[in-house]
Amino acid sequence: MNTLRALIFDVDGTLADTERDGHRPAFNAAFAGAGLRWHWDAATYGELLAVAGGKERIRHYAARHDPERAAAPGFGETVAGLHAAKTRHYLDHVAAGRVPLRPGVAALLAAARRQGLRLAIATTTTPDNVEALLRATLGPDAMGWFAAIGAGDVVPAKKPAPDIYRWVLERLELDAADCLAVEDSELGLAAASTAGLRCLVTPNAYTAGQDFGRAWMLRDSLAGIGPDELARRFAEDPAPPAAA
Ligand code: XBP
Ligand code: MG
Repeated sequence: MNTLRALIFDVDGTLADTERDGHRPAFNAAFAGAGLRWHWDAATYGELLAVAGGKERIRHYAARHDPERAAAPGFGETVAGLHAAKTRHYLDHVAAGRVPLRPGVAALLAAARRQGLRLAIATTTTPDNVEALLRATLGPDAMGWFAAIGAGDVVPAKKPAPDIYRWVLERLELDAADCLAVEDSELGLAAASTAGLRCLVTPNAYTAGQDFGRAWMLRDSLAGIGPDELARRFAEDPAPPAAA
């Protein structure tokens, strides 16, 4: 029988709705600051979310919409500069308290801590973004609540590759069968499932309508979900999911 020992959270779209009004305007501010005539409206950005990772998303867009620039020498440095500027804009936005947690997130984290469940993060986003969000929403000590924080480029292959979940599981020294991933998107669900994890999915406006057929549990939000319910369902469901 598997015992639930840890919750591993995605960040963007799961802990908070960061994308449309957080990351997206930060990208646009970076583009404008560099004198580029690129602008990602909310619908365009929804399509671009199919590419995980900010630097990867910029490269993907440039290759299609500004191919000459993308092929020019030094474009790798341009991407790095744009992404660094984007991160500064995003950090200012988060530190100003403009990104709230999604419903139920703070309560689930608090209850899990009280009951001795371990917490971890597995995200594609830049590590500084994770720290800023945790500090702004949960307080200055919140980083210490997490036994492992896997973020950004610690693994080269981003979601839907399972690598970031495998990286976190190694640091937790736990089996996938004893942990639950919490995600908001099909890309994240694929990453968790391929790593052999059960996955609770809470979609948002950008991800609603994606294919969540592999989800272990699907809920509109984390509101009302507690560790007791999760642990009970875990115990009732001894078969680990098939790793793809
Ligand atoms: C999140 C992402 C990230 C953010 C941008 O995916 O794709 O790329 O949009 O972050 P997930 P950076 O929720 O699956 O982790 O610009 O810092 O890469
Ligand atoms: Mg996400």
